[in-house]
Amino acid sequence: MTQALHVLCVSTPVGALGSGLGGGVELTLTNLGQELAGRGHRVTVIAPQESVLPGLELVQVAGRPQPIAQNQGRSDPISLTADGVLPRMWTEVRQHLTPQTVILNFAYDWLPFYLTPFLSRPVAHLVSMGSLQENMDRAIAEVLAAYPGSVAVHSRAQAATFSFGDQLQVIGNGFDLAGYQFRAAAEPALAWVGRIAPEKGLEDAVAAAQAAGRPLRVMGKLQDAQYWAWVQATFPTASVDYLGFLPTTELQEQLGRCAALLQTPHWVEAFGNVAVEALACGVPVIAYDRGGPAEIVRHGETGWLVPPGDGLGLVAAIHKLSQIDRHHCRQQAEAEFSRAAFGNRVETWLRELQATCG
Ligand code: HBI
Repeated sequence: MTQALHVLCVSTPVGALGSGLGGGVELTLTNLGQELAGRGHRVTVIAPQESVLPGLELVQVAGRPQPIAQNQGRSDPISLTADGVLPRMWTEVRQHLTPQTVILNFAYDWLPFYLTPFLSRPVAHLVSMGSLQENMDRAIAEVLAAYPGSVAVHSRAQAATFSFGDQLQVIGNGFDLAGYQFRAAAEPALAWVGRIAPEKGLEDAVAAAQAAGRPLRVMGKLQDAQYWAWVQATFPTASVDYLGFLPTTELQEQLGRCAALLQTPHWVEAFGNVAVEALACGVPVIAYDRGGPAEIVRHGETGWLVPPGDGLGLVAAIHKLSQIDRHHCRQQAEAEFSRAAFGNRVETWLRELQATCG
């Protein structure tokens, strides 16, 4: 095998790994770290204190969490505090550089992009959301101009939200499918999984499940309590069970028993990890035809794609679930979203960066 890499992963500053505040980034970083380490690379992860990351070299950094980007205005100024965990994580980066190091940034923040030309080792940026802010778009564009090929996203739809989308690497995502058990039989209940926050559109799933006469099982980090209270008050008679923010072993156990996953985001979901997690359990996905999920679901074969906001379309899709063979769902996850396939794409990307910039 050619020279092993030292991959220095710098996590999202919005919360500790394992807290759920980092959303899909937490799962992606954990899966990727374990896959690269499994291939013989050295993996070091710098993350906020109280992070949990089994089996990988973890450097925990204290500091105030960074405000989440999706709550900021498009033309807001950059927000940084001197006691912030973001600047402190990037100060820590300098202590871990070796001649084999490639830095892999998971933060959706201005600072890592600004610092890129100041660092003595290549920085690969994995952008976790679509275009949200002018300052971020500008910072990404400047890095791309100086270091072509150094910025990746998860889906074509996510890339298309940026004016420079054609310059972005599209690398999909990857999952440890051994951790998800296929279930052929299902209960009538539907599932909704994700951070409970306005951009995720939970209310649409509650309305559709109620209209279809099915219970809805909700799983995920309760990020916005006010929004959750509003959803409950708006649908007082809906049959909704909130099962909490579950670790993958319990999530796949609950998800696998459901008749389908409803994915109803109100924004361009960059990828939509939970769609692949559902498919891995044999669970069909009913999703808005937008963003990452629209590139994951095979319409009519592993689920149904519905025009965004089309509540009646969601209900109609629920009534057509019997046409989907759950074995096809698992087969698609194995064919397209294995951790090994993702590891290949990322390793190739990092080696190209090391060769051109290292
Ligand atoms: N906001 N400022 C900021 N930085 C991040 O890294 C970030 C975020 N919001 C959400 C987020 N990361 C992750 O939940 C993504 O997976 C969406």
